[in-house]
Amino acid sequence: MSRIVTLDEFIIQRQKDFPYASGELTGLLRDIGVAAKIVNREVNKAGLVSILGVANAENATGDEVQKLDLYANDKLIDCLKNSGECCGIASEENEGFISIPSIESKKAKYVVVFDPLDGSSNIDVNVSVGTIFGIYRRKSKDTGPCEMEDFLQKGSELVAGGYVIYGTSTILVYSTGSGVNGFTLDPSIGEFCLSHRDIKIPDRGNYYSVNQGYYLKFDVEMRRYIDYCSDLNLRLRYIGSMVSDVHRTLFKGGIFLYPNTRKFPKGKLRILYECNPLSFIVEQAGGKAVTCDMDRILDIKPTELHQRSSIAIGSPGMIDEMRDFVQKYSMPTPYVENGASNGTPA
Ligand code: AHM
Ligand code: MG
Repeated sequence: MSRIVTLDEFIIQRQKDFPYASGELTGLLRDIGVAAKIVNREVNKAGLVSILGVANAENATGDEVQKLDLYANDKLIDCLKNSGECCGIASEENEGFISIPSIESKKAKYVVVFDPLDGSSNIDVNVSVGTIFGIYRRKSKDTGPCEMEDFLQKGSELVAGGYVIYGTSTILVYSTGSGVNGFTLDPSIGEFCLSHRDIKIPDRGNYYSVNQGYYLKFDVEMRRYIDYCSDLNLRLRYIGSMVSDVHRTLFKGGIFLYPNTRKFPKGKLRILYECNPLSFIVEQAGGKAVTCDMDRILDIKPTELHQRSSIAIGSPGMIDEMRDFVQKYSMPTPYVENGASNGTPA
């Protein structure tokens, strides 16, 4: 039987591959692993201790109950604040970024972005949810607090990205830009153990994943592509928790779509917290991630923390095929006399 490799051992092993690594990134990844174990413990007993409800509600014993996504947010922030390895955090649950004072005057050079509990509207019915995270090197000078420019970076500048799914088993998947590896939590020893080495996404898959209930609200090219997937007899799978839908897509192949709709004209999912880290992972595994206009997600330069985008992510062969539909059916940009376009389909 092969020897078990824990997440901590693996991270340290990888650090040795970089002779000039200072150990800060290693420390950050380990801290995220610890926070994930704490969140996992609470997610697993959520049904027992009534922490599913709305924030500020009271439980049976009169204690204030915290919603699970806010609990996860607080735990991640606590772990990262205490680590001393990052100078700032931006979370889907917080309007602005949080600057972290240095510990023992250590000049931390990373910032972390995360969605603490993606898909949390599913949690009270026992459906898988997850934490998504990304790590960037700060751009601002390390002599002062972090700044907005440290967070508004393209996904292609991610130093590391990953996610944790609290599902039938708890699995952490991450990449530092040289392949993707997955670790399953062994509850008997409380350790994430290497279970999926060098993950590669299949070129095609038998699944497509989209909220088909919004079909009539999608642009014509996306409707035609979805019709095509259906004509091919692909199986429709939609959990409604992006991290879980993308996880299945990564392992089984397929395509996950969240196009722009009338309600979300720029798409619903957040670039910083959801699209970028998952696109980084999928690209590292050999897949592709683009907007519904076929722009690479990782090339978008965000201008605000909570910016949203449409997304198509998954098997490279299927994204390429979607491109044909976008090229064939997209509304042409209307010609305007002075050469400028008003961006509204004619
Ligand atoms: P949230 O950040 O408000 O939880 O929304 C993100 C989630 C994704 O996990 C999921 O893919 C999507 O929203 C589901 O949206 P919809 O219910 O519109 O299909
Ligand atoms: Mg989310």
